[in-house]
Parts: sequence; structure tokens; C-alpha cells
Amino acid sequence: MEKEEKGIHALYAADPIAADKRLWGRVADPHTRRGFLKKSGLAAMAVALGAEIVFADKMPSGLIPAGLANNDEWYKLFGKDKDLIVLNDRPWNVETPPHLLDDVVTPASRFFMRNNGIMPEAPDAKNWKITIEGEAVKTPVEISLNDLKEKFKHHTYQLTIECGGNGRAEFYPPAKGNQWSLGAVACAEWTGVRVRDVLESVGITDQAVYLAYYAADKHLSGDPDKVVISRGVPMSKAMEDETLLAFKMNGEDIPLAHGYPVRLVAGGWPGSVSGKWVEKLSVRNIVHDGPKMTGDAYRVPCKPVPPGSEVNPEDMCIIESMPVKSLITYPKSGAIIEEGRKLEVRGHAWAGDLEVSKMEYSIDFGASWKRCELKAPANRLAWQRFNTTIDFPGKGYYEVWARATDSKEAMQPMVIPGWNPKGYLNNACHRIAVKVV
Ligand SMILES: Nc1nc2c(c(=O)[nH]1)N[C@H]1C(S)=C(S)[C@@H](COP(=O)(O)O)O[C@H]1N2
Ligand SMILES: [Mo]
Repeated sequence: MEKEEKGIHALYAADPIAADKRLWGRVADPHTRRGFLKKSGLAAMAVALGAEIVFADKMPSGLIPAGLANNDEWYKLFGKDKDLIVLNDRPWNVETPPHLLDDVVTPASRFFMRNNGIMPEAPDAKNWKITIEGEAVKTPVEISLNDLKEKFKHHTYQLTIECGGNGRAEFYPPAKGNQWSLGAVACAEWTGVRVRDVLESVGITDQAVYLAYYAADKHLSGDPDKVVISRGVPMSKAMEDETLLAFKMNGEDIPLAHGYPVRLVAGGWPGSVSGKWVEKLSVRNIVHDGPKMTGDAYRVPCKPVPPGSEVNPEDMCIIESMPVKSLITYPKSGAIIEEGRKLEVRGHAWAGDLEVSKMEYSIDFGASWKRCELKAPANRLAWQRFNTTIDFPGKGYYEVWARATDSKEAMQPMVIPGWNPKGYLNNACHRIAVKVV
């Protein structure tokens, strides 16, 4: 975390989360965490306890080890910051409050978790293999993770991953699914091999249309034959320099929750295309039709619809590059400062496949806007730092609103954008409360 300006942090409202809720209810309810542990895996519990559960096979299923039973320490299971917000524990879905996303490169401890099924318990990295097949592969092959690491050049990029449903909580009528508020986005540094290098060595035909993944997580139903999620990207995205089969996150083995031992990372697109625990890649000669590729999953109406409409599946289009967006990561919403003090404000902005070209802020509810400083991305598809210093005109209640514009002149809307049945792509301006006293 960058250094906090002295004096401001200390002056935060006693409970900024409560302040947020009072003001506009943007913060998901961190409902009681007690009891969440009962559904998680034994291997994860052992990690949290710091010891193997020797008689695990004798432990009645559903029992919480006494060492964990009476505390709220779910976050130890995944090495997370305790202030992340659990939306669901079956499957595990956890978001990050904006002020914990202040780092330029998001640490694993603050990276949101989005799962559609049950994570594999103890993936065997040494013997991990990826099968590459599909209609547009000349000859299907199996590549071990070791070979992948040894035979192909490694590349490292900072890549923004945002869940397509980030911001869903604000749509009305409400959309079903995890009620993400603001923090289902992060930008870590990923190291791996280029998907392009791998596919070129395997040999693909000119029939290739889409690259799909299959993974090792398990369906919630317990049915071993049911695929949790199998999504993909058009070949043009798959073959970009920055599309990786990654095995390191911020220089270390990828944590289990984020796809250990190997995951796809295709920055700037909905997070769902960045498959975790990848076991198989399929080079398709059609637009991939795996689970969560079809119907209304990760799709929005091709043409805008009135809120609450029913939309025919054939009128739904696959989400590709994510829209321009930004997040204020300092100060925390609810900050209180003394009159005459200047407030340093900072955050990140990103724009799917594009770059952010302009960053502005308003302290008068959008009536007037001023420029923020905006840094270039570390590389293509990395989020960009913005910052500014605000001098408030006097005592009172203010909101700082932030608005990004992308390189094609698209700008974040000030209110919730186009309603869609599944509540995707809410890129409305982020706003924080500041009181000058
Ligand atoms: N195998 C697998 N990969 C997956 C998912 C999943 O459920 N299973 N969820 C996807 C979704 S919807 C998102 S937003 C990202 C989240 O990545 P993270 O958990 O590392 O933050 O992973 C994607 N990859
Ligand atoms: Mo997602």
C-alpha cells in the first residue's frame, strides 16, 4: 500500500463501511462469517490450521475442526486480508473493498475470488498435463506443465481481471447472482507462456475460430461428469502477446484459489475467460459452446432493452472487451478532513482492450470536472494509476466522483448503465464520501 498521508487516515469516520451504507448502500453486507467454514474442503482447513488433519477420514463430514470452529478466520484458508467481503462460501466468492485495492500491483491477499464450482483440493503440479485438442488442432497433444515451463519463453505482464458481474448489486430490477459491489477487479503481475507460442508449436489449422478451456474444478452438484464452466475467446484474443498460460502470480506460484498450478489470463475481458486450473485447451472451429458460453451467461442484450425485460437467447451477445472504468482506492469512503487541508485522492482506471486516455474528478455531483494525473499502463491491459490533490472550498459534505475516458472517447456513465438480465458491465462512476470539518 502506498503511504497514507499523515493525519487523514487517523481522521476516518469511526466506521467508514457503515458510513458507506448510510450514504448509498454501495457496500455489500459482510454478513456473519461464522459457520462459513463448514462447507470448505479439508485440505484448505489443514492449511488454515497449519497442520495436517491426521484422522481426517474419520471426521464426520461437515464437522468444523475445533481449532477453527469458534472464530471468524475464514480468510486464513486462502491467505486473504481479513477485511475482504465474503459473498458466498459455496462456491467461494469474495470481493475486496476499494480501499484495499490501493496497490499498483494487487497482492494475492487482496485479489478477489470468483468461483463457479468447487476448487480442486490438492492439484499435483509435478504431474500436471494440459491436453490440446479440438477440431482445429492438427494432432491432439498432451503437454506437461514442466515441458510448458521449459520449452517456451516466459513473459510477465500486469493484467487487469474484472468479473463481468462486478457492480451487479446496483442494477434494478435486481439481477440474480453474486451481488458484487465494486471490488471484483484486480491487477496482478502474471508470468507464464504465450498461448500463441504453444498453439503455434502444436499446429492449428485455418479453421480455428475460438480457443476454449476446460478445468479441474468440480460441479456443485457433485456430479463428476458435469463441467463447471468452459469458456473461451476468439482466436484474435487468444493469439495476443499478453494472453498467457500463467503459472506465477506476483513472482510466486499462483495460489490455489487463483488457479494453481496453471491458469489462462486474458486481461481486459470478463474474468470468466481467464480459466483457472486449466487441464485442456480446445481449438474450436465454431464459437465455443461449453457451459457458461451459451444462453444468458456472460452475455448482454445485443440491443438495449428496458429494465426488467425478458430477452430471447438469440438476442444476447457474448461480452468481449470490458468497458472503461475506474476506482478510487484512497482515501476510504467516509474520510473526514479538517478544513484547509488538502486531500490526496488516487485510484486506478482501466478500459478493457483499450487504454484510458483521460481521468477526471468532480466534487460537485458532476456539475463540473477537473483533470487528474494519469499514468501510462505498465504494459498493455494493465490498469493505470491516477491521482490528484483536492482543495475543498469549505466545511461540509462532499462526494468525490471519478470518471475515466478511453482512447476511443467512451466515458464512464455517472449513473447505472444499460440494464441487462444478468447484471453485467456496470461501469458507473465510483464515488466516495468526504466530510470537511
Ligand atoms: N476453472 C474455473 N476458472 C474460472 C472460474 C471458475 O469458476 N472455474 N471463474 C471465472 C470467473 S467468472 C472469474 S471473474 C475469474 C476470477 O478469477 P480469480 O478467482 O482469480 O479472481 O476466474 C474465472 N476462471
Ligand atoms: Mo466472473
